[in-house]
Amino acid sequence: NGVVRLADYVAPAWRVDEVELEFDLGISVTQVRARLHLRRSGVTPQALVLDGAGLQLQAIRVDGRELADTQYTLDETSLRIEQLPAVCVLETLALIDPAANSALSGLYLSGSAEHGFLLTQCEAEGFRRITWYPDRPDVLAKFHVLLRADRQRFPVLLANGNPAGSGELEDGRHWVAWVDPHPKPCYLFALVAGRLEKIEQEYRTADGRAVMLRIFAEGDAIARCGYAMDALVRAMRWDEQQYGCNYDLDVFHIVATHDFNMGAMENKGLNIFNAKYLLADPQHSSDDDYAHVEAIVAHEYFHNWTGNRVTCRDWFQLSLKEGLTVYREQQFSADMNSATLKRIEDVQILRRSQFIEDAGPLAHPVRPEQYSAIDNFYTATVYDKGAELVRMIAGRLGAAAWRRGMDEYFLRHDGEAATVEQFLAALGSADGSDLSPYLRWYAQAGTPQLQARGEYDAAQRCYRLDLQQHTPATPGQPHKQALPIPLRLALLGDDGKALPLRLHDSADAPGERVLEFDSDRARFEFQDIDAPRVASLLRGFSAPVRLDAGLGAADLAFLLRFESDGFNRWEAAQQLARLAFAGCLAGAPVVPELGTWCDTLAELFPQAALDPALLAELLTPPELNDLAQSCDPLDPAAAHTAREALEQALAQRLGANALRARHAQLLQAERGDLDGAARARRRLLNRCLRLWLRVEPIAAAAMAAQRYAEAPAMTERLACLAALLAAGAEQAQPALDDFACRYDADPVTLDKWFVLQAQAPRSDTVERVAALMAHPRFSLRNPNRVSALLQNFAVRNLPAFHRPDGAGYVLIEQALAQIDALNPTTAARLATALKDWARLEPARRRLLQASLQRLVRRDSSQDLADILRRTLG
Ligand code: DPP
Ligand code: ZN
Repeated sequence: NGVVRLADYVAPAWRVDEVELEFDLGISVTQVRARLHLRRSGVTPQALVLDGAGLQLQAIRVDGRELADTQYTLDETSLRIEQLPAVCVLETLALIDPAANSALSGLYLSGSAEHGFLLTQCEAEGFRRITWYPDRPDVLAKFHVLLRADRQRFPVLLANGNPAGSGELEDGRHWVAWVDPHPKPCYLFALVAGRLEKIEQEYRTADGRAVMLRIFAEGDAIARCGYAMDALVRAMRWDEQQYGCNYDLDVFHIVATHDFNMGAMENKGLNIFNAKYLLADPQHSSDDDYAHVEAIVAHEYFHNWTGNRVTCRDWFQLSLKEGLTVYREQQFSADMNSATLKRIEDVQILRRSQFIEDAGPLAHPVRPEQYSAIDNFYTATVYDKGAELVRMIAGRLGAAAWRRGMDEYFLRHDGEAATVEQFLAALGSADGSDLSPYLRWYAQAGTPQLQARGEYDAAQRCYRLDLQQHTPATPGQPHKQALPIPLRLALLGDDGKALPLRLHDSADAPGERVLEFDSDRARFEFQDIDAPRVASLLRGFSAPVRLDAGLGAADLAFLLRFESDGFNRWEAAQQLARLAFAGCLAGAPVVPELGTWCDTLAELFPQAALDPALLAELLTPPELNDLAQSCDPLDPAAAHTAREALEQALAQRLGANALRARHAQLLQAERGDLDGAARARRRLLNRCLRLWLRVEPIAAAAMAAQRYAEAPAMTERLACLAALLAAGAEQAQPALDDFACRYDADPVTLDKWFVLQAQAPRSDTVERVAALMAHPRFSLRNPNRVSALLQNFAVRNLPAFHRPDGAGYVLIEQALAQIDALNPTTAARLATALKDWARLEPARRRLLQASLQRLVRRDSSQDLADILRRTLG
């Protein structure tokens, strides 16, 4: 039933050398003429089978001759021709209806028929909705595109590559031609047509090419594209300097849309962005928004080499481009900002989405073995765990060999569709390393559990470290192999300094080492060690594992005070908070770990030398989704209460006076600047506000309401509104109403208003979300809106979504049925919010399971059916 398997891969029977596409564009009727210059791969005759969906055939010719009905077979998903010359030109003429395309895959309309514009999304399998084609990434062709449309309605006509002429036609129509000299798979095809404003800037590459950079957006939005342009220029420079990658066309275009299934798309020379990841200005965008824009502009740009110049042989290799590009994006963001903070954020994301995915019914390897709906594999595992694998490999090689390996990868595979094996072979060739053991990481799902126990033998002056690894079973993979785990570590002395480390038989090394641990268990012995206080393991999160180092509260508090590795310092605070959480959840009358956590943070709180952003993160316990992982079975209300107890205890320990004073001091320094130091201070300012609200609610809420009203920029306005809502303050509702008025006309900002209400920890949030679905600005057709209101409710508001009466489940169940009829990709993504049903306590489990079973009995899209089937197991 449509299951595709990696093991079944066969090279394409037919290649496309060149393709000529002609579009006569219209909102509800677009005509597509395609001329495919075909070449058979083998000597034996083979039928040509092209993919096609939702297309209306008008004409079909081979080498200029019309085919009779008997000479081809056309059905819902394919076009088949048996007898063809080994080299020939196939011409098809198709009609499509962009306005009716609510799935937002293929050619579709963004906005209204009157004012909106046309655009495409082809990854993974959207091109087949535009014309009949071998819709697979290992068929690379040179594209020539001719666009024709009414000049008034569609003044801007864009496609991939370089401009190749334009002119006037009869009846107020015009044409624009584009040629992309770089052969590409069809998933990288794009066109855009409509009334769009632009900004532009010249850029000269390191190898001397003059490039015109342009960003296009509708109307007012263009005024908010300057930061994206700035980020683009920095990303282009960085890629030249770090990887020797120069841009390779005369123009680079980015277009913003409000109607998009993904964050953004790296179409060759014509990136298309979800507006929420492109627009930024202080009035509408928070510091987090700026960081996202910078990262995603860079991500899509970096795909030009990792994804486009070297693409993927098949969709099983998706992480070859995504994991690698996320890693490059993370490196870039770390270089632009604070590397420690970036690492902390990356690990937070990994833990609260990928670890959860890896532990549930949708777990799959970074390189899956099979799929029935590829759209469902744009996952945290493929992206974020994939990036961790690349990070481990880069760390194993070291900076110089990593760069040589990447050079070799580009040299060997430029213009090709590659595999993970080829990637590892090219990287390893740089210094003769065999990286093939890392293939196990790509093939094996599940998060490895690493247990470490250290012991000091004073008589021998020897520190022994015993390691064990174990990966729990995942669906379809009952037995797991040991994986190569790089363990970066230091032994800290009583003063917190790293001791010199000598592994038996090795020369003296400085204070940090990376152990390669690749068996089920092993013992490492460090010689000539004097009085180690504690081992600091997995520094910088050197591998995506769950570490159990067996440390008690006292050792964690020591690390929190003294560890010089910023990541592990934060990690010590997290581990300590986890111990405190476990104690609170168990209902112990006194939780000593909670006291230790609070006391140690109270000691750090006044330290002026601490980076305020790091301090803000130290003061924040792991988020509820992450903590909930340790609850078996999960009672979301109890988990929420336990986490609240942590926050409350910390606020009380720090005290109203200290929090009020720190808040006031930071507020005085606040000028709304966008530099890193100002952003770091704001992070602490807003963390202080949250804690202060818990101990002096009336004064703090009054301050928050005032700051909300007078806020010079969005970071502050949003933080104050969120704080008022979280505290349940009476000023919350008036501020919410004000926010809705101010930003009514701006979709990206209004989404924040939906998000805040979806996340409000109230007993009537279900009813509020239901009411908001009837709000005139809400639409099930818009993926950003669905995500803002429904995804946030279901994924990031555990107590409200899991209300004991099951009302949250029924709300999502009913919405899913409606969304699926419009946009299967969006429905399937929302449905993943239901994946953890089996971990719930029995009453909720029964209710959620019943919702899932009702959904599975309905007729749904292949995307949604795939998620439901795997979720129910
Ligand atoms: N546009 C998505 C991304 O860049 C899929 N390629 O990750
Ligand atoms: Zn990507």
